[in-house]
Amino acid sequence: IDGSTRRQVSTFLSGALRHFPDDAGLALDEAGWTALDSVVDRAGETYGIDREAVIGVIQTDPKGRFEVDGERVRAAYGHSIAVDLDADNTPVPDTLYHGTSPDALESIREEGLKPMSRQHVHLSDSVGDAHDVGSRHAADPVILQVDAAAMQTAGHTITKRGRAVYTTDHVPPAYLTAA
Ligand code: HQG
Repeated sequence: IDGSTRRQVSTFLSGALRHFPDDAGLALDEAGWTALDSVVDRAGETYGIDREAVIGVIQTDPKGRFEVDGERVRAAYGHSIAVDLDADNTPVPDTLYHGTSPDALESIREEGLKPMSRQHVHLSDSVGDAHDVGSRHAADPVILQVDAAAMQTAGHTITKRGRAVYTTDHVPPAYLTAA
């Protein structure tokens, strides 16, 4: 399948596994898992692609958006629906970044970073990735620096998800500076 179809399938699977499993005809368990077979069927019906192609999209996603465990698959991050993802002890860099719209800055300075419509706040481990994330919201994104080391010392949990995303429940304003 071509790159454009790959991106469409990845977007469909991200939507189905993070936001609208019911609409996609999928049943997720409390940790966000569903049968790989059902995902292969749904994506196959929608895009006319075979099992190998669907599994290829899942396993080679550039951001590691999907986790496969035996015959199960789930989204690694990004959920709006409530899921209880497992703990993960992968080390976290001392400094993380968050790219956002200039319009959100005033509110973020007052309330910190909140999950908004998702279950978690999503952070990046590089300015470049944060810029890409912020570009989804504004043409001139702002990059905030997050003192992840101080957050963890203070007892906040930060978890690596996917290839280069870090999630946490809330980033209070004290841990944020302009990057
Ligand atoms: C902002 C994509 C006002 C926040 C990306 C962001 C990421 C506030 C927006 C992942 C706020 C939420 C997640 C506050 C936060 N006041 N605005 N107090 N706190 N915000 O899309 O981080 O490609 O839900 O700054 O690459 O942009 O789909 O979060 O601008 O990794 O795999 O509220 O989704 O990954 O926007 O993106 P989002 P996000 P995928």
